[in-house]
Amino acid sequence: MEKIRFIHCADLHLDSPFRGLQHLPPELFARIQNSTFASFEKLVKRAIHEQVDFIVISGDLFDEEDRSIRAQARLLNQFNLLYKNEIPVYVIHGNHDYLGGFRLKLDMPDNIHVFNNKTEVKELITKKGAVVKLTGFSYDTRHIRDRRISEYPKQLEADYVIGLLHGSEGSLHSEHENYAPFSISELKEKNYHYWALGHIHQRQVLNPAPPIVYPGNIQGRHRKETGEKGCYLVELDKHDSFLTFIPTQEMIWGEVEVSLAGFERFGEIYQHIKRAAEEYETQVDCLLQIHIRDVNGLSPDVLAAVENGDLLQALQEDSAEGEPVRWIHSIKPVPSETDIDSKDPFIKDVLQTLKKMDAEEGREALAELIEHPGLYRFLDPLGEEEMSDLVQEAVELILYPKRVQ
Ligand SMILES: [Mn+2]
Repeated sequence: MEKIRFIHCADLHLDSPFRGLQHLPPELFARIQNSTFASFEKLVKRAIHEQVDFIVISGDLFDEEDRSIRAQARLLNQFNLLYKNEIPVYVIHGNHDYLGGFRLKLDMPDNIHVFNNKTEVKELITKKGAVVKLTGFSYDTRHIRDRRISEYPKQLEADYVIGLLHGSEGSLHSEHENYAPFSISELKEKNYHYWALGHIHQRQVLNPAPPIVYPGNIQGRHRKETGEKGCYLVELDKHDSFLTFIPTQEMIWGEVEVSLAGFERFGEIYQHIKRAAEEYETQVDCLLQIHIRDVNGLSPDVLAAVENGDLLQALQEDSAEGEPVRWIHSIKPVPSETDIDSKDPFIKDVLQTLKKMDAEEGREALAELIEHPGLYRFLDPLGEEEMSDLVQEAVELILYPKRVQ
């Protein structure tokens, strides 16, 4: 049986607006704004260089339901390039770019195969003669709460069967799951050779054999999407699978933690943080967030310089110059118990309550907002992690109200 080689990517979010970054130097802002496209162009170049048999894109090609014309046109350029190089592309749409959303009907070249909203099977015979069947569906609405996995056929006749699915791994009884939930064992039962997942932006291999894979997004879109981003080059043969991660990101979002214990003067702190940023290990230009610990010892005027943004500004003066660039986009104190203890009893009480809040209580507290008839369709339900981030941010805002983001 001939082996096959393909690229699996997902969550391109091509027209991500990168809101809130206008304070970056114009050159960096232009680069980050263009970064999702630049990453996809790198991916296509690599696919052509590797002469892969095909590409799989597991949803969220666009960020917004009314995809920008610019994003569509640039995607089409890349698809045409793949057409010229005889590389077929298999696409499902996800919750961000569901089929019902507004879009221009651009004529796609013949090598682009988009799955419709009913689970369907497409067949490909590679140049070397391997028969591949791909099965999946595209979102036709923003939320798909149903478990769609039962619609995926079993026992397909082919050398290789690949499942495409945009959704989240969730337990059978999860009430809050909005994105075509599935369990790993449900996927395994299908006896496919590879599961090309999308939706979760953090790269992860849920199962080694057969590989069940979230490749993550191809470029981090905000400070929480840290580290390298890219796609997988997948090789399957009769018995084995080989996955190679290919970084495609234009820029990396990074985090550096710095303790300020024992430091007092502004100049020392400045140097200390500058050095920590310079030591951040990276080959690629990056946008850094500095978390500062142990700030209790700082004098009020130094603390004020941290909170009003003076320290950040001073650090930014020359940080766009490096090679690679290590641009510090924010400095954030890490809340400590001593900081909480120093607050008056009411604030302390609020903070303690917040800290103990679990995701369920958080959702209850926000129910009025999340379920508001005019709003709910624009809001993604908050997962465990997002809820704890939100709580964390609330704690930080209460503790350090003047902090500059
Ligand atoms: Mn996504």
